[in-house]
Amino acid sequence: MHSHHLHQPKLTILTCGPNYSSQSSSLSMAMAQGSGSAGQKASVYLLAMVLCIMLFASSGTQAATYVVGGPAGWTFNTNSWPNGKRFRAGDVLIFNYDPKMHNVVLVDRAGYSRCTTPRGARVLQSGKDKIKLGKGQNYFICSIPGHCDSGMKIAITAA
Ligand SMILES: [Cu+2]
Repeated sequence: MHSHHLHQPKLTILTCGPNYSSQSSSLSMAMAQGSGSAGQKASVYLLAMVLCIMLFASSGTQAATYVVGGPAGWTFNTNSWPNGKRFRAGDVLIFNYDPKMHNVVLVDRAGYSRCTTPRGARVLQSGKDKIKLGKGQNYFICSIPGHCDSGMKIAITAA
């Protein structure tokens, strides 16, 4: 068991991603123990490669990008837009709107439900704002008077 320094190069060959180093090292341990014929080693290596590829494919968790409100953009009655969508931390929201009419304010739960802006809240007003979702609850409103009350607000839960 303590001769794995011999097999160190295989570890780097088998590492197919930062998340899979534990699987990779256990695979190389299996290889270390099965010191049979060259053919056996090759098939174990092939199996390891296939497993790596399968793990990589099933992990398909690339960050998604969403245009808030769809083609209509960030406007009134956008509060139902998140319904039925599955968001993940790291996904990016794009808020498209006329900066002369609207803004985007990052608020908390109370700010969302009462349409109030917490002290020190981040206000975005470029008209093309990109925001990366954090894990858990994310709340956004437009703080122009009356707009949030007209549904210019969204609450998003990111897994
Ligand atoms: Cu507005």
